Amino acid sequence: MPITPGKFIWMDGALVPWDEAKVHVLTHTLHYGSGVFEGIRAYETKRGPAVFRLTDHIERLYQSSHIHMIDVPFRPQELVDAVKETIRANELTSCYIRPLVYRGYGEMGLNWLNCSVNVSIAAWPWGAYLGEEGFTRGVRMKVSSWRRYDHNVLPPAAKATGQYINSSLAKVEAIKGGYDEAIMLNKEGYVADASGENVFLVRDGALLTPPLSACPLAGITRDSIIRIATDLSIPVYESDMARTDLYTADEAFLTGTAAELVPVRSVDDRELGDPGPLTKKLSEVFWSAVKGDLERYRAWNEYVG
Ligand code: PPE
Repeated sequence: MPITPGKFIWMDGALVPWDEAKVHVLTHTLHYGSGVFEGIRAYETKRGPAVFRLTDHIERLYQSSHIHMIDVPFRPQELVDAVKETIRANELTSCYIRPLVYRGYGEMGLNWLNCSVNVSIAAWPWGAYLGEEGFTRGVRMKVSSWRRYDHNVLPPAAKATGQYINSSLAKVEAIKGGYDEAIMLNKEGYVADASGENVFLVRDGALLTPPLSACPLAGITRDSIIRIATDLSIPVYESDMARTDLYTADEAFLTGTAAELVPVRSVDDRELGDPGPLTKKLSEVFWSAVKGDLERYRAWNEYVG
């Protein structure tokens, strides 16, 4: 997914021209994956651009930092404001936003306690993460040969940069095999997560998704879909699922900030078919919510202007 360059990137409190937003090659996080980050989207609404659940994303960034013992040198509200400032400075209407807290230049070695901490925020327009066709036809999934880490290997409760090499192994394996995306099983062999999305299935009119104990990321889109489904009186169960539960599901879909809500067409070549009615309904409400069209979810739209 190519990046469309913008005008400015926010670095440690100031807007820096896009091409000058650089780090030293000995930056700690480049060597050890010791940073934490967020992926956020802003959508065009009738009242101008609105960042979807910005405060919740920044809160998760601080939780990730807390888990990895990083003292972020800014207050959460300062980063909330900085995200909005970055969007305004780049004159973006809808975009993807990537805040990164990283251990900077000056220390080497695994003890990061004395490392400096830097923060950057970039934003750029990002289209359909799993392809435009994914929304209408659904994506083809493959259960990965790579397992997802558990709570005592790399805490999935934190969104740390280094843990994504696990996701990349799975993603690249799936792409090389001719699929769109990978599903990762946990140590016990139950479904945990996709490489960059949460997994949902529909069975007998109910919605099922792996519990956080099964090691998915606690997705903010996942949380939004659970809330929307509950409001629509659709029963939701957080339940361990085997790969075969996906093969025999009535419907399945993925959720994530980058991917948004994408139907699953097949899993390991077992066809689920065209997007089903519940996937379509949830997707319809989700899109209206992010675009600020639903009074009920107005608190999720954090306006930039
Ligand atoms: N699981 C994983 C492993 C994951 O990376 C994401 C987000 C999710 C679930 C969904 O979480 P949420 O965005 O809060 O609903 N993945 C981010 C990174 C994607 C990337 O390529 O980078 C994202 O969607 O921004």
